[in-house]
Amino acid sequence: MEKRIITAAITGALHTPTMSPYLPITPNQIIDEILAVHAAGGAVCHIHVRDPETGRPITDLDIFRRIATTVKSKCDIILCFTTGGPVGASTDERAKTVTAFSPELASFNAGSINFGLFPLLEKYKEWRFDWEPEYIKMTEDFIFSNTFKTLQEFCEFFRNNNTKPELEVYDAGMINNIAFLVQKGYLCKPVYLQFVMGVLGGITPSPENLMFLVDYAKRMIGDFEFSVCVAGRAQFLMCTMALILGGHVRVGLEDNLYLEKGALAKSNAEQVSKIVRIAKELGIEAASPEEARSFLGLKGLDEVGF
Ligand code: KMH
Ligand code: ZN
Repeated sequence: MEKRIITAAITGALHTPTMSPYLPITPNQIIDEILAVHAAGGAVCHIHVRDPETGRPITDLDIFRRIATTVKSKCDIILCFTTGGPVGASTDERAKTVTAFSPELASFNAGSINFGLFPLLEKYKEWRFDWEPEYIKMTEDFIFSNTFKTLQEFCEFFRNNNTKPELEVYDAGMINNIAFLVQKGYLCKPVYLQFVMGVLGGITPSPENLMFLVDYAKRMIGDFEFSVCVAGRAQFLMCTMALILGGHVRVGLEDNLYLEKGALAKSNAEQVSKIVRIAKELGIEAASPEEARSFLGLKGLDEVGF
């Protein structure tokens, strides 16, 4: 059976507590979700942290450290730390998860986009916390900034920490940014691309668009591994397409709160189990964390800073 990497994005910085009672908020909830994802066949967990009281996305290094050290003591799953951070975080704040923990893998957002969550405001009338509607509304006037200057700075500290960048590609132009960084020697091939589809401000999820991204990356970059993650209800359709195209997949409540139309996912592990079932029907098996390390050329848990 072919092996592919299944990633779960545990909680993210986009959805808010009112949107789902199953969204992990506290460090213990995030730890439990990561361990359950590992048991369900996930090889990588992409992690953000939140204020345990209010569920607001934050960059608290003590919480990151508690989660990372506890998980590392219990299993060998790969932790992919966010450098996207909370909406509106500065690039200095965002960089801390790599400079503080030297993880094996971290997200690297390969360009600037508008990041519009504000249409979600129409779906909810009552909010559990006052910060939620303000946080969502703020995205109407928010540019997720990743300039060439910060991209080059990010390449430096990823390299200095021997952290593999998971290059988040929200639109075609970011493939060109990556080709530029490779050509200038800031990034080394083979690169690891995460095609992020369905964000308002980036490319929409469709088979044609995914095939275009893969083809465009082949023309512009050449040697790469790719994964696909989708914000919203197209998640499982496009992840299935990713498997068919030879890619890896990312599921998780950061990207999609539902297991199927009208049914909230009760955990990240539920979504992992679903994509594992689909993959199995296609003759594809979930890669172990060790197999994923070899696919991606990661440094191993002995080399991390936590
Ligand atoms: N924080 C969002 C604006 C990442 O984790 O690197 C983007 C994000 C991507 O969450
Ligand atoms: Zn993220």
